[in-house]
Amino acid sequence: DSTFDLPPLSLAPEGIAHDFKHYYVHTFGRDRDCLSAYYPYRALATTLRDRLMERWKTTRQAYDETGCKRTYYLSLEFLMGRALSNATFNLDLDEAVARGLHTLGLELEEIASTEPDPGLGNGGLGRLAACFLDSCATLQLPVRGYGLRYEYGMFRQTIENGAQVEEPDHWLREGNPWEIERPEFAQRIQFGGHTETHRDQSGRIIVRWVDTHDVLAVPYDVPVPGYRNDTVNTLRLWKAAATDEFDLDEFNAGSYTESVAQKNAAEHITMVLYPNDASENGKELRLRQQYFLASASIKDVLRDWIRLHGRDFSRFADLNCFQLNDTHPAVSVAELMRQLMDEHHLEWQDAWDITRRTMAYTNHTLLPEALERWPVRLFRQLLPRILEIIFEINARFLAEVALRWPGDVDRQRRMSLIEEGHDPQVRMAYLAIVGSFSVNGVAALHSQLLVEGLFRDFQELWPEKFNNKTNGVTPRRWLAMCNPGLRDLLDETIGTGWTRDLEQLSRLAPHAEDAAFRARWHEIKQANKARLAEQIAEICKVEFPLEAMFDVQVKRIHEYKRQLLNILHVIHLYNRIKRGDTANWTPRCVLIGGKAAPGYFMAKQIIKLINSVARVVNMDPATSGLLRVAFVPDYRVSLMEVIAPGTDLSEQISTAGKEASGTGNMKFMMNGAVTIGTLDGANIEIREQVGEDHFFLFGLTAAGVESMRGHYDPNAIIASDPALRDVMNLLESGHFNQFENGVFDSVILSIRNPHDPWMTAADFRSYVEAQERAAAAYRDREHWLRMSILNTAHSGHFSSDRTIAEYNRDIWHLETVAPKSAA
Ligand code: DL6
Repeated sequence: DSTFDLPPLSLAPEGIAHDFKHYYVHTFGRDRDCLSAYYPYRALATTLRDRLMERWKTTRQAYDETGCKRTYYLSLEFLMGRALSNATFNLDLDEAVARGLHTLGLELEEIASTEPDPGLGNGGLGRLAACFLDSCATLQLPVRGYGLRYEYGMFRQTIENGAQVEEPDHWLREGNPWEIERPEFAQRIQFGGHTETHRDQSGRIIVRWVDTHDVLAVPYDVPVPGYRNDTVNTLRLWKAAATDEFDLDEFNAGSYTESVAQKNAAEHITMVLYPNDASENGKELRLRQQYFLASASIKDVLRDWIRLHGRDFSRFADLNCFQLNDTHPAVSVAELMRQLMDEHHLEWQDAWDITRRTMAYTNHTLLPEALERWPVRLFRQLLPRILEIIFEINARFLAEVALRWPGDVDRQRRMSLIEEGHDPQVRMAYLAIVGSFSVNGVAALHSQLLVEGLFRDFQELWPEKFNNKTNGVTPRRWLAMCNPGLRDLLDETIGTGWTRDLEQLSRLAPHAEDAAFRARWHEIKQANKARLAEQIAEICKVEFPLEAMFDVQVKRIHEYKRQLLNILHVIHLYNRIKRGDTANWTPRCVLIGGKAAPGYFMAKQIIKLINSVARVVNMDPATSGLLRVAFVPDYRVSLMEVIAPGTDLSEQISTAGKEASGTGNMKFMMNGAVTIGTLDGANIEIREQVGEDHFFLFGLTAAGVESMRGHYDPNAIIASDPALRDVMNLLESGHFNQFENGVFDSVILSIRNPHDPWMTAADFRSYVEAQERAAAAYRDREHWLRMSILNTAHSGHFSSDRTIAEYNRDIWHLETVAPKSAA
């Protein structure tokens, strides 16, 4: 039916300028005297969204018409970053938009920089989900993201007196031009109540979950454009809303205030993102969020299935796959069972076959505190029907374990989905493993440690389930868009194919030997450093001289990531300067950024220490031209887009065995930074790709860390290393906290603690030596440029296109589907 067909929209500068004016003047009612930067942004976003809209429709139609298999990426976090520049770039409209705006006296970059950064994620896990969506759309795979539309994203971080202060981020205050509300697809989500069993006429037992407090899930769709290919996929974000009768009942009973209060309670579910990259165990609202996402998304998928295939679910598992992004959506296993059985009347065995053939689980951490467990009592109160199903899954699963290892009661206890104790807990990772056909880690070492440790029993039972998918990042945002200078040089040198096929970057390698090419590389890096230095000067009031090595660590603040080791090295450099030990000195600018979870005391202390050291170092005239230190507040996606291109040395210094993968490490490498790092996460693969001569390695291995436990003696290490002793002396003398006696005592104690899990002192000597090698290498400019070029040249493996191609090859088995061209 062509009733609502329209001719394709113009992609020419005039057409874009025309539509922009239309929205600016007619829709938003502004004129040339409008001073707010918001309306030009709004008008341009709407102009571009229209161009996505037509491709979005043809993509949906193509998926429906081909009846293709689909994957749903379920994630509590999607850290998408700004949408306007991404849409412009992926639609290949940079030039047309810039020219169109020029005719109106406006600048694209200026308008794009006013877009608020949607912070619907904590860090690596949420940003990975965003890179994956970009790659799925670029590879034309029918993948839909499902997440939550938090009213308040990641908090805004400011620094006061050196310490982190959190401010709420009401990113939706001025509306979001990229989302389309779809109230017609709202779903009803149940909480609380109790269950009742009945028999139907055929004698079959029917379970009803009744007397529940229901909440509406209203979807908001966000377009996910592929790279110059007419595909636009969907990210569907759920907002919680009160059901109408909620209000009415109370209202009729005469209690208007109570009814409004209840409405608020329902809407609380998607009010705020939990700002913790490890987990929030035990928080009822968090479990509500998880179930809300799982239930709404699965209902949505089943509704769509019935629309296209009717009520026959026999082919459901052939045509659908759910990828669980960590254990956060793991309750989906039981929820899919519940919907299939209680709402669509399947028998247990049929429902279980479908569940186990459609669910796949990605693990993102080995840290015990991040492994989710929920109290059984909380489940009983909030999700009684789900708890019954989990118990039943567990009973059947333990029977399977008993059959395989008769009499091994200890193993049954270890593998049970329920951890016994005075307050029994549901082990969400185990629920995810038992309910899934695929379980993967996110880097080779991480996947190996999972099956050797945490999931060993399960790997013995089901070895075929376990696999590795090393993370990647999208080369569109993280190279082509954020580093236009380098993009142009790459296009000119190796052609433009690399944006879709990043392995082509390897063709750069021979150019590392070309002095003229190196000179151009240098020029681009210096320009990027100038752009970064300008921002740091403005934000931090610290001057970064461009000839210095820009040494950067940006990521969440966590003890295992060891920002503390970094700052101990800074203190060591400062001490050397004060001692006059500055022969052959490499000037250095150390930049650190990242947020600490609001309740994470040690992480906050580390931020305070970094800022205190920075103040002392930067104030001291002796350090002038030699050392600068800055902590950049409110680290986020849009800042990384400036930081990665301007970095020389990338700090990836976690305690080996603790960082599952890391993805910042890949962004830096793509942009020509050289890594100083431990053998941890994807660092290992980065080093393999670029070669050991172009990576500054230090520190214990994961096995070394484990074997040192029990006889780690940091105080002996400190006593025997004069440099570390001096650093500790400065710290312990209160040199960095002159007016705040004792504020760093807990940090000092942690370094001296024989049970310090992060073994900061153990790696200090080796870290300092690696830093000396890096500094010496940087002094030899031509040598450094070669290394920088080779890092970019060998970063092809870390494209999320490669990662997604592997997910598809091994787990999803989707066909690519190309929509009808819109043009
Ligand atoms: O897989 C994405 C990302 C990894 O690159 C990081 O190494 C890992 O820490 C992060 N994991 C999480 C989960 N919780 N914790 N901690 O954010 O995933």
